[in-house]
Amino acid sequence: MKSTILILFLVCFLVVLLVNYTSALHNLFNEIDVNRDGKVSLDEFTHDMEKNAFDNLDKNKDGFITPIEWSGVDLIEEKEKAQEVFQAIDKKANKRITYPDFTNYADKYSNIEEAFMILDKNKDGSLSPDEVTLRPLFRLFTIRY
Ligand SMILES: [Ca+2]
Ligand SMILES: [Ca+2]
Ligand SMILES: [Ca+2]
Repeated sequence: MKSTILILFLVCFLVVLLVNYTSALHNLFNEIDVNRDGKVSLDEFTHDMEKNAFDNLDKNKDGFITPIEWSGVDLIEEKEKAQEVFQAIDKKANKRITYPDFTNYADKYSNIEEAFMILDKNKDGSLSPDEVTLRPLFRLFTIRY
């Protein structure tokens, strides 16, 4: 008798876990699909990746990334070049990266397009809910001189 209750309890627990997991995925998709047409375009995907990376870096949420916030950065291919990349993004050289500065750089030197192509399993140029299983890792590349 006791074990039946235990099994029932476990089954309920698993169901709750599964529902939570699916709804988390669903939320992620809806968050990225800004125009709610049921698919994620490269533009929507790019915007989401950039916004997410910027928000994670801008720890105090004042709209700028400062060198101190940048010092904990782990999204650069070659970590030892983090300082160089900061200077390359900081176009006005005022030790502050704004969101437009950041997107200008990320549009050219990041793995966003590559990540999009990997997620787009059926290669139709947009992502369906089943293709968006996670938010991929965002990476910035170093400019080569
Ligand atoms: Ca869309
Ligand atoms: Ca900040
Ligand atoms: Ca697709």
